[in-house]
Amino acid sequence: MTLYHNDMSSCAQKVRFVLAEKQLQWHSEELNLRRGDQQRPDYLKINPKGLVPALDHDGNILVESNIIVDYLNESFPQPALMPDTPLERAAVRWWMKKLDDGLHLEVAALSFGIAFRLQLLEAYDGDSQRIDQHLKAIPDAYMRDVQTQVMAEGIESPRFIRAVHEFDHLLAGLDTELAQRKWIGSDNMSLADIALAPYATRLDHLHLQGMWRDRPHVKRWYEQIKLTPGYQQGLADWFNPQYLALMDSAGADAWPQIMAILK
Ligand SMILES: N[C@@H](CCC(=O)N[C@@H](CS)C(=O)NCC(=O)O)C(=O)O
Repeated sequence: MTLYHNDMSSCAQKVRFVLAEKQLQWHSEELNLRRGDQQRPDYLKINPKGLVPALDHDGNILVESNIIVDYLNESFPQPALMPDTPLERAAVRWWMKKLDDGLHLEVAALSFGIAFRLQLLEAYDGDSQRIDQHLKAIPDAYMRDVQTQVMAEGIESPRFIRAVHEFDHLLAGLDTELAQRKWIGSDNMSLADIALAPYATRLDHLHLQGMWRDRPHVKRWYEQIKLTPGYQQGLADWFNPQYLALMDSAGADAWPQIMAILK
């Protein structure tokens, strides 16, 4: 099994978490997203959208992280990462669907607005023409729009402001959910927890923990998922110190503006 991924990509983190929980062996093909590896013709043959992750299992290519983790869970049933009852499984899928319905793009807006745009500026020596070329070459129209919109204005961009509100809304819903259950949608850890953990992690890395300061159930859930072996091996072991330093300092600078947006 080969995983095409990136150390800090939230969708790749989700897949590595599942691979670790299932104790599966896999081969790593890591892409540098700021250098544009995902736009290379050989990778576009694997995922024409130019996005990671992609999984090659016995020559079968799978893309879309929610589909990949579902496939892994069905192919390798132990430990089970979906609940036993149809109603709980529906709840798990409902939470996971939020990411594909737009929340993933909101995290892209937050991450690019605060930090990743600085990496792109550095990767292309601030050359706006080359940055423009990079952005225009993003095959996925939704991802292209988000990055283009926040690239210019950063945290002042309306697209960024919307993302802050969308995440605030998600955290409010999660806090209510987790006041009733130990995990999201069921009493055991499932794909919903694994799918959402990278997003809490991203907010944490972007110095935005204040967004759940008054949300004790989210805080408790985040602390508990960090203790799992899957989180350790799938996320923490891959954390890139350079990303962490940039996200933390740029996030600290952005925090007063985010508080103002939330008021
Ligand atoms: N819906 C896709 C989203 C994948 C995605 O957006 N991946 C990001 C990294 S988290 C990416 O590859 N970005 C490439 C880029 O920034 O050009 C999934 O769940 O797999």
